[in-house]
Amino acid sequence: MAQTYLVTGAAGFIGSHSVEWLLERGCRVVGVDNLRTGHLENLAVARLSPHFEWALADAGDETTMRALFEQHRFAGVLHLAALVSVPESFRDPALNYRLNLATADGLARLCLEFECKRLVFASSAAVYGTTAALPNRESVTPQPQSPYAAAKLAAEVMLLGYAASYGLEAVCLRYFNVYGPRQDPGSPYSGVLSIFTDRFRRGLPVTVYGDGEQTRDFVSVRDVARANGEALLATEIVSGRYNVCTGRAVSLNRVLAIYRELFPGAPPAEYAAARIGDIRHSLGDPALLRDMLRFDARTPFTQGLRELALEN
Ligand code: UD2
Repeated sequence: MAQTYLVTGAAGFIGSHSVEWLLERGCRVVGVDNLRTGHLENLAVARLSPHFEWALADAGDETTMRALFEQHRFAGVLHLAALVSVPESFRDPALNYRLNLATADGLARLCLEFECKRLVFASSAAVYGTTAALPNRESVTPQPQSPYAAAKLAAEVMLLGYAASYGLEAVCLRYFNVYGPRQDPGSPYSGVLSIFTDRFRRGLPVTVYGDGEQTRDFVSVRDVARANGEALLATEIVSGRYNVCTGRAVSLNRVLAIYRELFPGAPPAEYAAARIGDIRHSLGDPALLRDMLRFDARTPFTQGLRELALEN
């Protein structure tokens, strides 16, 4: 019989794509989400599958999670549930601690108790902070610059400590700038491509903070979902921290040029002062994950952006 996997944060942007990837592979999936920032509509496709079970719950609610572990004997856990907003982590560090660190620790201990061997954890390129040398490699000392990044890094350390102590297989995936369908454009601090897409589609001008020459390593959510799934299913993995990135830097001005071709009548972008604390360049080295999983983020950026911009 197909094995069953737990996905926390299943109704989120990355979660819902990851659930679909696993279902397409013939896995059974139990998806948990408290719908704090996730949306049930994101699971519309998944919920049509007889292999998907939906649970409205907080991944940090030990009683509920214990009951799910008892019932299903998971083959692996993909832990994506999180407080996803960096500014919110500044406003409420206690909540950030609970959602981004304590929940990961609680799930890891349930894995140990119920002999679920593998836990894949959603970490972030934010852990690198202001490290100077680019591209970011996993071997550098991280320098978190926010409560969010600090909690993600602390969770990595906890999980890898359990890996060393008890043999848990812990894969910490450091996502770079993930983009694609279902990313919520609702706040000024949402991912820039979700905001730009929303505004171009509505014929509204976008705001570029700074000169537009800042660069990011934009990775398609479809590639991220595949990285998550492969990290969960691969027979041989090595516990550790791995970048999920393309290794290619794209400037916001380049992004604008692509949008301009897609939306020729759009109003010109407005340039405003750079955001305080903004990072100028962010770029990851994809070599380590390639070596372990033979994983490559293969969606060409122009194609990924076109699909996002023109989807229904
Ligand atoms: C932040 C977070 C990251 C993640 C990401 C959302 C840190 C260290 N990292 O990274 O964890 O949450 O956001 O994808 O805080 N920009 C504009 N106009 C807009 C919006 C953004 O010019 O309307 C600029 C922004 O100033 C920045 C770049 O676009 O230079 C990328 O912004 P972002 O918020 O998408 O991502 P980033 O890398 O700052």
